[in-house]
Order: sequence, then C-alpha cells, then structure tokens
Amino acid sequence: AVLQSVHNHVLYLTLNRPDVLNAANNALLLELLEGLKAAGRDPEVRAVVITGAGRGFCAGQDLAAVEERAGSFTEHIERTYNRVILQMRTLEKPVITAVNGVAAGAGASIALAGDVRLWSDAARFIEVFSNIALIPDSGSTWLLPRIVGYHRAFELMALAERVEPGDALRLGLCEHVYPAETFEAEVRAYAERMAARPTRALGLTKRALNYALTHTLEDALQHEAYLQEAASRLEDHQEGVSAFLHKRAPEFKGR
Ligand code: LHQ
Repeated sequence: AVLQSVHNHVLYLTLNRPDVLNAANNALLLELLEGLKAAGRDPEVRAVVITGAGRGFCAGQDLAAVEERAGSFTEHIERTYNRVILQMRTLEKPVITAVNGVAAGAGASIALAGDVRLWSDAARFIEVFSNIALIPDSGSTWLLPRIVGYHRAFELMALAERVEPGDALRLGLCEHVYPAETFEAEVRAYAERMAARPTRALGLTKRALNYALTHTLEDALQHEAYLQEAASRLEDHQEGVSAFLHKRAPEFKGR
C-alpha cells in the first residue's frame, strides 16, 4: 500500500491505493509508519517525501475498510494515525509532503503535518470530516488553528470547504505550488536541495520549533541554548564555519 524508494538521499514514500485516491486502510498506515521509522534509523536518508500515486494524495480513512478496525475508534486512531503524525513531527529529518491531488480528512491532516508542504496545482485540501459527522483528527485540531487561527479553522472544518492552491498559499497551508506537469521534477529538485542541508542541525531545529510551540519564551530560550550545544559539536558545523572562512560552498555530510 506504500511504495518506497531512495534516490540521492531522499526517501520517497508513495501512498499507493490510487483507485480510492489512496484512502487509508491499516496496511497503508502501518507501512507509512514503518517507512518513517526506518528513515530515522538510516543515515543515508536525509529527507523524506510523502506523496500519492495517481490523481489523489490521500482521501483519509478508507470508509469501506472500517471493519478492519480492531477495537474502538480511539484504539484504532491511537495505533495508526496518531503514531504516523507523531513520527512525522518528531523524525529528526525534514519531512516533505508532496500533495499531488486531493487531500481529505486524515489525508488533509497528513498533508498539513509535513515540515514543508509542496502542492501541485491539482491539489485540493478538505477538512471533510463534518460531511460524515466526525471531528477532525490526526492532529488537524492542533495544527490548523496554529496556521490559520481559530475562526478560519472552524469554518473550514464546519463547512468542509474545498481549499484550492491559491488560497492554500495565502493561508499558509503550503509553501509552494507547482504545475502538475512538472510537479514530480520540482519535488525531486526541492527534496534533494533539502537533503544536502546539514541534516542533524535541521533535526535539532525541528526539535526546537516543536518544543517552542508548546512552551513559554523563557523555556524556549533555555531549550535553544541546550540544543545549540549539541549542534556546535556536529561535523557539519565545523564544515560550515570552515567553508565560510575560506569563501567556498559548504559540503554537508548530515552528521
Ligand atoms: C474512497 C474514499 C474513502 C473509500 C474516495 N474511502 N473510498 C479516522 C478513524 C476512524 C474512522 C473514521 O475516520 C478517521 C479519519 C478520516 O479520515 S474520516 C474522513 C474519511 N474520508 C472522507 O470522508 C472522504 C470521502 N471522499 C470524498 O469526499 C471524495 O472522494 C473526495 C472529496 C476525497 C474526492 O472527490 P472526487 O475527486 O470527486 O473523487 P470520487 O469521490 O469520485 O472518488 C474516487 C474513488 O475513490 C471513488 O470510488 P469509485 O469506485 O466510485 O471510483 C470513491 O468511492 C473512492 N474514495 N475517498 N475515504
């Protein structure tokens, strides 16, 4: 249900149930989770791209596969979606969501949870949950209001409005929009540029940002100082300083 390939230090995780716009069944969620975990262990991987096969990104929970659920909704969500979202946010490498088509429900949450969100001009974002009288999950209630504010988030959720790429850029749901025809090549070039950055320092940057989102300025300053100590010991830091002093481009190794 998820295709994996590594190319020039970028791991591509391609959600692959195109007939149902990559709606998520258990296999898809667990394979996505395993792929993200493996990315954390593999020093060759310096950026991760999550994208979808076919014309969709991810249509959320496969509504025809809910019988696969072992136990309650709560247990299902905790075992699958929540772990995927937490793994994306805590993986100390850049996670890029390459939103090739419609992202709905939990699929919209996954699209949003990337560190960088690249959209095709064919992408659409829908907090579709209220159409089936559910609440937004997989972190949407935490992340979306932090991006667009409470009121815009509520309206998007309550009316299940379809957000088009122009509005997504304006609202901050994505960083870049590329034409569908060149999307794959643009994503590849972007991801490789990201993979050439000082991976460990970016991992610590993620940790600092995530910490800061839920702490006071005083705590965040202290946490930054602590993480900076770790960053200062990285090989890439020595390389960056040396490159600067010798007026040449740095060659980061990701360690
Ligand atoms: C689908 C789906 C789908 C199955 C398209 N399932 N087949 C967490 C935990 C526990 C329980 C419940 O929920 C959650 C979190 C959630 O994610 S809840 C939200 C679940 N997702 C939805 O409600 C979205 C349902 N899909 C849609 O609203 C539309 O398909 C969208 C707006 C995504 C796309 O519309 P279109 O571009 O018009 O495509 P389509 O509707 O024609 O879909 C294409 C095919 O994909 C179609 O099958 P068919 O056999 O007719 O070609 C759909 O049935 C199938 N599909 N989403 N979630």
